[in-house]
Amino acid sequence: MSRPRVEVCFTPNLYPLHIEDEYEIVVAIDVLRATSAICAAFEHGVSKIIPVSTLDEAIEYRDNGYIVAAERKGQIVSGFDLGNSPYSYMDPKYKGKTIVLTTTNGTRAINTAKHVNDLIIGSLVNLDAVCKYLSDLNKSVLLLGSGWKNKFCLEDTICAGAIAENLLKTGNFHSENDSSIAAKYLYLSASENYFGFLKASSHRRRLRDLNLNEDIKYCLTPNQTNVVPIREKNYLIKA
Ligand code: 3SL
Repeated sequence: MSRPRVEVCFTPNLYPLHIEDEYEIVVAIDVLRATSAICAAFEHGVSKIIPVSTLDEAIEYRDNGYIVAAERKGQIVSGFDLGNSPYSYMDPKYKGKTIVLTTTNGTRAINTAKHVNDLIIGSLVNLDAVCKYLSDLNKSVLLLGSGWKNKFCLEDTICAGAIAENLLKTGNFHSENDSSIAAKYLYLSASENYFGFLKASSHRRRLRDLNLNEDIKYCLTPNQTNVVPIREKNYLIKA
């Protein structure tokens, strides 16, 4: 039997080129900060997250009484309850609740992969749990970086490279694309010191300028949770 593939797609606009290869599962990755915040939310008891791409959809949910989180330009959109800081989802008042979330890139990436049956959420904070989940599943997997407005992002690529390298090391997966080789080598260069490696990266600078250093630290610290958020219908839950 042939081994399943693991490949890396750098940004959502490249996704249509990759799905011709018919992957069975997609991992949406937005290390800074959406998928890290989603993991933090489930780790702290949030029961469902509904990812939406646009502010209009978010407003519609808000008008129907939902708790809605909205981030644009790294900040909470005025008129919304929450933004995209992982720490804000740790508040016990959100335990057992459903939260609607829209972010600049992360929720768009999740919704870009609408037509694949299985989608999970990956980040550095749940790295080992995601690798184990995918390794046990043994299906072909596409690692989808959120990027920044469809531009390449180092942190998402490094995380995708870490997942790819872990799966390839088992000997049960193979990859063919140069994007996967590049992601793997970026990960190997960064893995000793994510903070140092990403120091000059565009998104880290963007968040640092907003005084979000604590968020950056949280998001770049691997394996803080074992949760693997999965998509069911139009929402995410803990696997
Ligand atoms: O783009 C996104 O989805 C966000 O994670 C961006 S930010 O970290 O909130 O700036």
